[in-house]
Amino acid sequence: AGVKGTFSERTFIAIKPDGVQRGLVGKVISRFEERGYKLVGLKALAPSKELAEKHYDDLKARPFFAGLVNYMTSGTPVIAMVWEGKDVIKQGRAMIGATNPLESAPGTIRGQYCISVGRNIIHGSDSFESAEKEIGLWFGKAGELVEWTPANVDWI
Ligand code: FUP
Repeated sequence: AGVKGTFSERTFIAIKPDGVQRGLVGKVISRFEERGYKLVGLKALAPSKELAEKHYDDLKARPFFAGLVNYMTSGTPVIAMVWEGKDVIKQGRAMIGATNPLESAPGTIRGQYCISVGRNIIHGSDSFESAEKEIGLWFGKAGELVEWTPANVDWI
């Protein structure tokens, strides 16, 4: 996940199947772009059950786990992304808002676009360790992430 606390810090952000169905992909990408973060990985995929279960490994004892995995593996794609920039892990979580959209501040992504915890449209890594794990899981193959320098880097 890059180097924590530097401009190379990276986080894993995914637009979940409901966000894709509802046509919110562009809006989510715009928010991260406009904030000044850099997109270094992007793909659409319908995750396997195995991938969804590994991604939500820490929640496997929770009552909603099976429903969560079913929703993630509905067949509608997930848009998997890696975003890079200073403090992107913490800032990304703040931009996304609380897990339960009814508790997400207005203006956050969840607070603006959804009302149901089981259909909260987006995922973002919650720590450096989660970002490392999740980027490895979703972007396992070499060459899927790109290093590049935006022309406006001195102005952000
Ligand atoms: P978050 O990191 O905000 O996505 O939250 P969690 O990792 O705690 O939860 C992962 C996903 O599980 C949530 F996005 C939605 C789902 N969930 C429920 O369906 N019900 C709950 O009570 C909590 C989480």
